[in-house]
Amino acid sequence: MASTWVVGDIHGCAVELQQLLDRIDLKADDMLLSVGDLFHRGPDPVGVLRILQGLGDRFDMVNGNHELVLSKRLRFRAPTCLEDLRGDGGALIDASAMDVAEEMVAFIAERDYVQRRLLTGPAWQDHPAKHWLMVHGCVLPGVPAEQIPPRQLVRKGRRTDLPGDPYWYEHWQGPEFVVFGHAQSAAGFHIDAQGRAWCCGLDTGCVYGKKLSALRIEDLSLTQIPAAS
Ligand SMILES: [Mn+2]
Repeated sequence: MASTWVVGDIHGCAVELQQLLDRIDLKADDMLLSVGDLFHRGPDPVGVLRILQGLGDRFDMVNGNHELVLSKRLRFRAPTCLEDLRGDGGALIDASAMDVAEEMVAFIAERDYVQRRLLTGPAWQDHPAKHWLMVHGCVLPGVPAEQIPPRQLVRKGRRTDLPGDPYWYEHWQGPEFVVFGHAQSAAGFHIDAQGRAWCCGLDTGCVYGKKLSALRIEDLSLTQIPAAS
């Protein structure tokens, strides 16, 4: 069976991304998917771009908040000024990325903000979910994810309909299994009272010196690479 790996927020951590790919040993039929936030904040955004370009059709992604900001800026102004390489919060991509800025923009330009895929593999035989969703930040109950605007999908959504406004993932029970990034505090599986996983946060803070994580959908196995520095 082919493997579908989802990697958490990469944020320019090319060394750890390459180590992850070496570890999971991606085969010709396997896929590496990303929950977004590829380039900003970290040490080597160009390295990340080159690694992911090298995967060709074996790579796909949803855009994160950093890609959303980048694509919005470039809609209104000419590309390749340093200002265009800011993510949210003003974090600037390393100036060494300037000469490939247009390639970066092209790489994220036509990407989705949510993807829906069929669940296959041994982890799902007794699970009620039939599909899984990949988003950067959140989904909301009772709303098809495809109808949620990108600016909401990339955020750390809260349930304003519940007391205390808990985060969405604290109460998510489908109908889809959801894989997401964006928030270190949300990392890991979120389990219901029957012990079933309904979502998994994959932002494990590699760019902040922690680790880069990838989840294999078919068997829910996690592979983690410690941050290089
Ligand atoms: Mn993010």
